[in-house]
Amino acid sequence: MTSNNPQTREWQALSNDHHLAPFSDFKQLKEKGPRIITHAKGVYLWDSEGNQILDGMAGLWCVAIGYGRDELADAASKQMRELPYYNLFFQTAHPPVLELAKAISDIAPEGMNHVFFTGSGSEGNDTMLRMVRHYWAIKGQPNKKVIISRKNGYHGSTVAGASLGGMTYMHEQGDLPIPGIVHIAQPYWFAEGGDMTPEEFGIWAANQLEEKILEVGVDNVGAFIAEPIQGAGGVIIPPDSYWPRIKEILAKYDILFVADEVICGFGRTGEWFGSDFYDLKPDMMTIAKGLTSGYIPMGGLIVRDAVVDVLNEGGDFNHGFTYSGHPVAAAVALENIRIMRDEKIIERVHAETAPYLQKRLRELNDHPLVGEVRGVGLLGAIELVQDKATRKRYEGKGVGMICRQFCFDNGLIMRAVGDTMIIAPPLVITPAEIDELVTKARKCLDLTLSALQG
Ligand code: PXG
Repeated sequence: MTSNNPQTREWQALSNDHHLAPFSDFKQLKEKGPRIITHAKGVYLWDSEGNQILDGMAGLWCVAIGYGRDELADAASKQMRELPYYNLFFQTAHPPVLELAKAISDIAPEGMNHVFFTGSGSEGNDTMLRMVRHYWAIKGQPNKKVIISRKNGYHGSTVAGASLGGMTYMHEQGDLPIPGIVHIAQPYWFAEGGDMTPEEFGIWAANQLEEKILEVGVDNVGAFIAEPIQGAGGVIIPPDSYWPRIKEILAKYDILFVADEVICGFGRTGEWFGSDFYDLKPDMMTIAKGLTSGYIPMGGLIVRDAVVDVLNEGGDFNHGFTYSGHPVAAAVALENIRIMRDEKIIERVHAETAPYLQKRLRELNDHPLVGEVRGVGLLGAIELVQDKATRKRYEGKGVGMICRQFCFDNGLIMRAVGDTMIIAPPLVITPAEIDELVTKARKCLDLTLSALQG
């Protein structure tokens, strides 16, 4: 523990003595002590040492409308006083969840007018898996159980979520994936495209879906799930050829398509959903994160009317959570969506800040460490390489981690996925704040390069 600040040291001691942090090496965290974030406003965080940090990750891809909006606190407080909790089991409901389901239907793609609420994105995907299998069973095709997913996709951390995800380091812990989930290649040209052009590689990667459907047998396949743009996998923007070819394959075979919109949903691409951006027409969409701007946990599954028509014939769906459609979360989500609409936040991303961020980020292409800059909307990735021409990485140096540490130390949160630096700032980031982000990113790239050479 390195801090000289007694208050920081006290909190770090509590962490050591009592807290088990997600996705962390417990022992290593004890040695170092966590950074303590105490408050936030707009796109900025402050830590217990008094440092101001530009949050280039919107928390964990979720704080769409920025930190510190009193309206959301007021909505939660009002709802807590009126009806802090009631469940949706046993044929009851409450106003906030019904109003929220309507508000989501209004912004969702055409023909998607029903929502099943959960407490998180992972639970949304667990719900999806059970609902897909239930759907096919009602249709008299109970063998259509297999879900096809993609390597290096992220769909959550529950047993089903981590199985659907294609993170091998998650599968290694606890015998995952569970049966009935299979994975195909991801459309990650920069890392896996070899000598193919991005367009050729996009077709190749999409064709893996058809090969897998034929291998498993279409009578056994229930659904294909994918993020429109892989987030946690490293902001992987598929080549332009990818989604059109996937759509052709989906049209050919009788399987459901699930868009995991947990990151892409609620404005991240400059459209309400990533499915709007790529015109995907999914049967189901998993949502969370931006739904409440992260102010309170909530997730869900938006379901196409034609699927609901079948589910309506199936009797009880024996699935649900204590906190499905929690009234306080629903009230916060409603207010979050109202702000996004009234303040035209997504329109501004689309017309102004996304083009500006993408232009400014691409200026980093001239940096000796940078092999590729890519992005869509307010998502960006910077690939760090040793050799730009061959896309060769610095092997075994942990360049991404070095860069991430420099970012932390210089007032910027930029995440590292291996040697890919990624950003997803709050949707309310201004052009001046984008300038600050890019200036700091360049400085940290310079520092990383010096560290590698030194
Ligand atoms: N789907 C996607 C596409 C996600 O990004 C989930 C589902 C699961 O949501 P919950 O609410 O159960 O966490 C996610 C979550 C990271 C990181 O390191 C990303 C997520 C979660 C934790 C870490 O980028 N995404």
